[in-house]
Amino acid sequence: MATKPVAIIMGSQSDWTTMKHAADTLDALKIGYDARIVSAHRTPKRLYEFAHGARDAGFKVIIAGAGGAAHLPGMTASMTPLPVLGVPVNTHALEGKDSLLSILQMPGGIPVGTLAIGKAGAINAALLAAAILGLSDGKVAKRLDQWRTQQTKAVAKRPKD
Ligand code: RP5
Repeated sequence: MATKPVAIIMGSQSDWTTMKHAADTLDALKIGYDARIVSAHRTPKRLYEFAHGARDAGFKVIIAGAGGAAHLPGMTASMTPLPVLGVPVNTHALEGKDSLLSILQMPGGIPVGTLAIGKAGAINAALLAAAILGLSDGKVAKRLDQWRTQQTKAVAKRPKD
């Protein structure tokens, strides 16, 4: 497998506080990634070149986070056969509901796997990427199993004050 099988792309520097949770989760699973700012609106040429070259660059899964009129995941998916996992970033005006619906409501034919708004979505995008990679990489699958076992063990039986 490529040393960096996952691309984490985001529309803006301001998305990084959310998307860092995906990066941290991939770190915990020892899965390589490349994190980049690629804006569908402000850097369309960068988006075109990234999306068209992503498969040849060795990426296997793309995690794309964006907020507001969040075209990035869908536009990326339109230009690559790789699986694209979309993370709706929380917004001030509409609390991420705008991002969620923009990413979620893809017309039939170009899918984006849409996750929850914000931190939970970023973490789950990384876990889903690991599950996809784990289908053809037993070591990744084993690390994901261990991660889930640890998570289960960390849940207390009773709440504390
Ligand atoms: C989107 O616009 C980005 O994904 C970001 O969530 C949002 C706001 O961007 P900034 O104005 O903070 O750069 O394209």
